[in-house]
Amino acid sequence: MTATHYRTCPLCEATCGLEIETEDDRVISIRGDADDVFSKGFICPKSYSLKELHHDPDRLRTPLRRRTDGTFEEIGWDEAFATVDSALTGIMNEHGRDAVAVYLGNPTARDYAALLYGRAAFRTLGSKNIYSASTVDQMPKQVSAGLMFGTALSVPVPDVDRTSYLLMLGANPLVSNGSLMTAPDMRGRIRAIRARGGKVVVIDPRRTRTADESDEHHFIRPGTDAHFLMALVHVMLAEGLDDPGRLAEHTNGLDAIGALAEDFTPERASDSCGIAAEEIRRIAREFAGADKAACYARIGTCTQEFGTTASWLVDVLNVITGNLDRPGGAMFTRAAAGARNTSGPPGSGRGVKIGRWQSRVRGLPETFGELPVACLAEEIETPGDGQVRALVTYAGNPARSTPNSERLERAFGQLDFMVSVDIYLNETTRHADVILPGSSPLERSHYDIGLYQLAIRNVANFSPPLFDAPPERPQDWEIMLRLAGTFGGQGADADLDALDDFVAAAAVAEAGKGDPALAEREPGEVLAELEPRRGPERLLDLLLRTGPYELSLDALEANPHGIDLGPLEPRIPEVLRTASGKIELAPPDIVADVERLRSRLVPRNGAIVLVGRRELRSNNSWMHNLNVLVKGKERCTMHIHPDDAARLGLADGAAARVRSRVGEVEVPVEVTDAIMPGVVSIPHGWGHDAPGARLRVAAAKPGTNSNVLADEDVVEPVSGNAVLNGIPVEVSPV
Ligand SMILES: Nc1nc2c(c(=O)[nH]1)N[C@H]1C(S)=C(S)[C@@H](COP(=O)(O)OP(=O)(O)OC[C@H]3O[C@@H](n4cnc5c(=O)[nH]c(N)nc54)[C@H](O)[C@@H]3O)O[C@H]1N2
Ligand SMILES: Nc1nc2c(c(=O)[nH]1)N[C@H]1C(S)=C(S)[C@@H](COP(=O)(O)OP(=O)(O)OC[C@H]3O[C@@H](n4cnc5c(=O)[nH]c(N)nc54)[C@H](O)[C@@H]3O)O[C@H]1N2
Ligand code: SF4
Ligand SMILES: [Mo]
Repeated sequence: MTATHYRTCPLCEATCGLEIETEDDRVISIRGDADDVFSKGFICPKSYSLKELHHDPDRLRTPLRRRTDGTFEEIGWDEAFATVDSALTGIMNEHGRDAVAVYLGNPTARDYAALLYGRAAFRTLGSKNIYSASTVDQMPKQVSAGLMFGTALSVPVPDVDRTSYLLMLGANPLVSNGSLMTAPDMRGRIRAIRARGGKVVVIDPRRTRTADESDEHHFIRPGTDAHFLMALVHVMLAEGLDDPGRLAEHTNGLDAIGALAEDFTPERASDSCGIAAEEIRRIAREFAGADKAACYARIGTCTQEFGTTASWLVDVLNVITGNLDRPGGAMFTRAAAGARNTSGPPGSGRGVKIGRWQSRVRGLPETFGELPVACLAEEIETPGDGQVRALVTYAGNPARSTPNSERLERAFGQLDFMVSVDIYLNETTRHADVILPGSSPLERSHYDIGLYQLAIRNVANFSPPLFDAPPERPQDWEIMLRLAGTFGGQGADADLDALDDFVAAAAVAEAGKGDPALAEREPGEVLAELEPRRGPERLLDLLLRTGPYELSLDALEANPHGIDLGPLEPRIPEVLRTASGKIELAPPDIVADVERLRSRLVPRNGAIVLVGRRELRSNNSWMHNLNVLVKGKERCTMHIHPDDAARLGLADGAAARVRSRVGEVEVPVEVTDAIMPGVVSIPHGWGHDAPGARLRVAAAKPGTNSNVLADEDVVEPVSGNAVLNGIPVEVSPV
C-alpha cells in the first residue's frame, strides 16, 4: 500500500518539512514539503539519505554482545538488558555512582523522547561523570547566554528575515544549514537580506559558500574573534556610536564594558586577528549605523581558545547597539513547549551557576550538570576514588568527535563495562560490551523540543512515527526507562508502565512550579486529561498544554505541515531568568578571562594552525555509510593556501603529514586560495578504517580522523569546551 507522510527532517538543526512516499515498509521517495509552514519546500541533499539510512543493511536491528575474542554475537533484548543491569549494578555497588559515566551524542538533541526520559534516567544515576557532545560544540555560548540571560537556552538568534545588517563569525550556514539558529533555507534568507538593500558580512579563516553569498568576507586568524569583537566594541564606545536605548534600564554592567575594551584598539586587535584596523573601524561604524543589525556567531567562535569570551562579546555588541530584542536584531524565541525561559515567574529566576563541582583529575568546571568531555580519558585512566569504570554512550561517537580520540579509545579498553545505544557498530561502539540498537528515525515520533527554542520564527510541528517498530523492539524511551530502572536499583525487568507514570507525575509537578493554577490541581486529574497517551507523546502533550500558547498534541496532529506562531517578538524583561532580573552584561566568570585575552594581544607568529570545516553531504561522523552521500570525489582533504603549499613542497592531490602535540595523520592535499595563509583545514568525523567496525560503505572511503590531532589538554577555561580550531600543527610532504 502506498502512503504519503509529512515529517520533520531530523538530520540537522534546520527542521525542514519532508514529504515521504512509502509503499508498505519501503521508502519510495523523499522531497521537500511545499506546505511546511517554516521550510516551505526547502531541503538539502542530506534529506534523501534518510531512505538509505532506514534501509541500510549495516544499521543495527538486534542487540549485540561482545565475545572474548572481540567479535559480536546477536542476543535477545531481555538478555541484553539483564547483562547491562547486572554489570552496571555490580559496578555501582562496589565503586559508587561516579564510577558510571554517560556520554550523550549529538543526535540525542533531536530526539525528544531520549531528552525527556534521559533526564529522568541520568538524574536517577546521580553520577558526576555526565558528558556530552556539548563540550565539543556550543557549551561556550550556553555558558555566556546562561550567565547573561539566566537559562542555558536563552540564546538570542539573529532575526534574519527582518535585519538589514548581518555580521556572521565562524559559521557556514549554507553548508551546515545553521546552528543555534533554526532557519531552513539560509541561502534564500541571505539573498533576501541583500535584495532588500541590507548587508551580510562574514568573518572566517576560509572563504566559505556563505562568504560567497555575502557582501563582504574577511579572513580572520583562528582563535582571535574575541580580539576582533572587543575592538568593535572599543570603536563604538570611543566614537560614541553605542546606543542601548530601552535596554539600558534592563542591563547591569553597561558601565564596565568601556574599561574592559579600552586596550583593544583596532591597531592592536589587527596585529593578532589579521583584519586591518581601518576595516575594523568601518565594520564598527556600519554595524552601529545600521537601522537593524544582528551579530551571529557559531562553532568557529565556540570550539576555540576564547570561546566563552567571544560568545559573550557577540551579545555585548547586540546590547550596546540596542539591537538585542528588537525586530531585525538578535531576538529570543518563544517556544511552544519545554523552554525554561517561558516557565516560572517571568522576568527573573535563579540564574545560572557554573563550576558547582570540578572534574576529579584536572579540576575542570561543571557546566549545566556535565563535565568537559576533553577530560573523559583521564577520568577512566586515573586510579582512585571516583574513577570511571563503566560507560554508557547514547547516540555518540566520541572516538571520532572528541580531542585526542586515540587516547580515549585506549582508555575505553580499560573500562570494566561499556554499553552503547546506537544504530551502528562503529569506531566507538566496537568497544562496547553490549550494543542496544536505537530506532530508525522513521520509527519514532518527532518534535524538536530543543531546536524550536532557537528558531527564527515561533513554530511547532509534530511528526508521528512513519513505520511501526518491529514488535519485539523497545522504543528509545523504553530503553532509557530500562536504564533508569537499573540506576534506581529496580533491576532489568522493572515495571515500565509504573516507571512511565512516575516520570509523567514528576513532569506534572515540574510544570506546576511555573504555573500556579496547575499547581493547585490534583496531579491525577491532570494526567487523566492526557489519556490515553503514554510515553513521550504524553509528556509532550503536557508541555504543549502548559506552554505559552496552550497548544495540544491534538492540535499539532491536525496540522501535519506545522503551526506558524508568528515572527519573534520583543521579550525583555519577561524572558530574563537572572537573579537580578536584568541582563548581566559583565558576568564575573567571563570578565575574569579578559586579562588572558589582553595578554594575547600580540602579533601572530609564523606557525600553521588547523581548523575544521563541514561538507554539505556529510554529518559529523555518522552518515558516511550512505552511498548517496559519499559517492563522488574525496571530501576528507586538507585545504592549504597556494603560498603555504609552495613553501612546504606540497602538491595538489599529494599526501601531507600533519603533526600536532598529540598525534599525527596523513591526508590528501587540496590547494586552494579559499583558505588564508598560515591555516589548514581538515573536516572532522572521518577515519572509518577501524578494525571491528561494521560500516561497509564508509570503510571503502575511510578518510582521516582529524581528532587524532586535537589536544585534550587545551580547553577553553571558562566552559571547559574543547579547542578544536586553531591547533598548532607541523605540515610536511609524505
Ligand atoms: N575536530 C572537530 N571535532 C568535532 C567538531 C568539529 O567541528 N571539529 N564538531 C563537534 C560537534 S559540533 C559535534 S555535535 C560532535 C558530535 O559528536 P557525537 O555526537 O559524539 O558524534 P556524531 O558523529 O554526531 O555521532 C552520532 C552517533 O549517534 C549514532 N546515531 C545516529 N542516529 C542515531 C539514532 O537515531 N539513534 C541512536 N541511538 N544513535 C544514533 C551514530 O551512529 C553515531 O554513533 O562532534 C564534535 N567534534
Ligand atoms: N552538512 C553538515 N551540516 C551540519 C553538520 C555537518 O557535519 N555537516 N554538523 C551539524 C552540527 S553538529 C553543528 S554544531 C553545526 C555547525 O554549524 P556551523 O557553526 O555553521 O559549522 P561549520 O560549517 O563548521 O562552520 C564553522 C566555520 O568556522 C570557521 N572557523 C574555524 N575557526 C574559526 C575561528 O577561529 N574564527 C572564525 N571566525 N571562524 C572559524 C570554519 O572555517 C567554518 O567555516 O552544523 C550542523 N550541520
Ligand atoms: S537542511 Fe537539515 S533539516 Fe533540512 S533537509 Fe537538510 S539535513 Fe534535513
Ligand atoms: Mo554540533
